[in-house]
Amino acid sequence: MKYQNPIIPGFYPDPSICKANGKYYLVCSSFQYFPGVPLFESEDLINWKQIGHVLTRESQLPLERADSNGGIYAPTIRYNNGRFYMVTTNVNIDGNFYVYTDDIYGEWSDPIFVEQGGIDPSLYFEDGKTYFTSNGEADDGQQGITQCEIDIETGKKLTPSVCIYKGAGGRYIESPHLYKIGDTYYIMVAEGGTEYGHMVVYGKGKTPYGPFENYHKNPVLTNRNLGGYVIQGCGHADIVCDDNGNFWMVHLAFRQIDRWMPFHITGREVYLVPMEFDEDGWFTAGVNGITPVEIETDRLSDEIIQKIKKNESFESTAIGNEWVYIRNPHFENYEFFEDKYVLKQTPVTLSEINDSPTAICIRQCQMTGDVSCKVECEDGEAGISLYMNETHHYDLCLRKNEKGYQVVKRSCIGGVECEQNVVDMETPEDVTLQIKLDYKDYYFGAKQGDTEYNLGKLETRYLSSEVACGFTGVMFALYTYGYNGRNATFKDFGIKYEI
Ligand code: 6LW
Repeated sequence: MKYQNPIIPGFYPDPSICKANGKYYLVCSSFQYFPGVPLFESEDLINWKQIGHVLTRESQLPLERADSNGGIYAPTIRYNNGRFYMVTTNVNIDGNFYVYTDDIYGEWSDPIFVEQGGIDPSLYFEDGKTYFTSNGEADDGQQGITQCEIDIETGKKLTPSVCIYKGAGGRYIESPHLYKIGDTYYIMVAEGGTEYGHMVVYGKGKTPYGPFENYHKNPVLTNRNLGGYVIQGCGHADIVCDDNGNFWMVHLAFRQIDRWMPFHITGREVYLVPMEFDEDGWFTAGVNGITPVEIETDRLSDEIIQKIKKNESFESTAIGNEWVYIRNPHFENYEFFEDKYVLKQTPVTLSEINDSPTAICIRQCQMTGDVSCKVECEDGEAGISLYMNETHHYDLCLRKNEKGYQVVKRSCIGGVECEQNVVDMETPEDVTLQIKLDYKDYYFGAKQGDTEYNLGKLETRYLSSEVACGFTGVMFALYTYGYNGRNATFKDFGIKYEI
């Protein structure tokens, strides 16, 4: 069969995977968004369905003042003795913690904190022992991949944190995972930073603490030498074995806008490549160590058809699943009906981090297509924002001011705000806001009755990760703002990707 990468498009970084009860489960980081840690399920490794989030309560996920460098970093998911564990870092409270559940469709426990620092924690279970591995500093001050054993009931450290691996020489060693395959232990990490030089490297050894001998052809996977190729930044990987004994690597990468435009707007996404072992236990990954868009494999059944999502609407999506809030939401400001979302205005704007603006966000997953929504608001403003972070967003809104009603296009780049193409409307009724996505540009428009308004375009790259920084991707945010606590109504929301 043939499949296309990414297998999960849009801002779903730092994938981690496990297998349980004949199905695969995958989690990603979520930074300043609530709920946190998107959770996916698959039966075939190719088609993934989001079944919810792991962190669904404020007690598990305080996000005060979290921005796109804050909140939840790389999670790891593991299954042991009938129980699922997810371990991650909330950098806002500077803590590594894990939660667990015995029902993957249910709630997860409150956090259990572990006193080992660094980021990208991972768990490995063997013979009643739990190994806790992260990047960061060992108890003796050494930097690298650090490991201790913990009591999985309490999170208490049972052994000192020691440095077990220093990688293959690249900068930003991160995302460690420890595996035992056959009699051999493998430590796999990412290096190069989560940018164009990103890569996956590993070593193998005879004990969980090493010493680990580096693979002599590291990096085992990278697209860093493919200048201009659409898929860049391959790294941060995890491994799973399928029912036929074949190993697969999921990893993050991103798609640049164009061959000559090294910018990406859809965040870091999830990719899948096959692995192969030689007789000495060394493995390779991808196609000659790279990740291409299309992969042909005889290891998956020809009956598997990859379904790529083209259309989204209120009916096809769910709150708390595809739709997420910015930081900890004020739930009393949201009312969701089958055919409309009613959002209550507050004075908190999208450009602030002190509080949670009234906004509900869904990821931009492809680079071409159309987004539209009918907006009703008699006061303040309400619209669709292309929201990268608090200092980089493009807003298209209907608003009331002293002159009456207007449709406005506003850009906020690096915190500098500018309004353009302000169109006066006679009434606030029946206004549909429209945004066309076309790789390097967003085109803005509005419609009232039979009259169409063209509000011009803005370049996508000013919302890209390369410009905005941070670890996230562009979201379509339905938002409202105002001083009088009025409601705004959103109807007929639709995304139509052209792919
Ligand atoms: C994450 C690190 C990384 O913790 O980026 O690409 C950081 N890898 O492993 C944030 O996603």
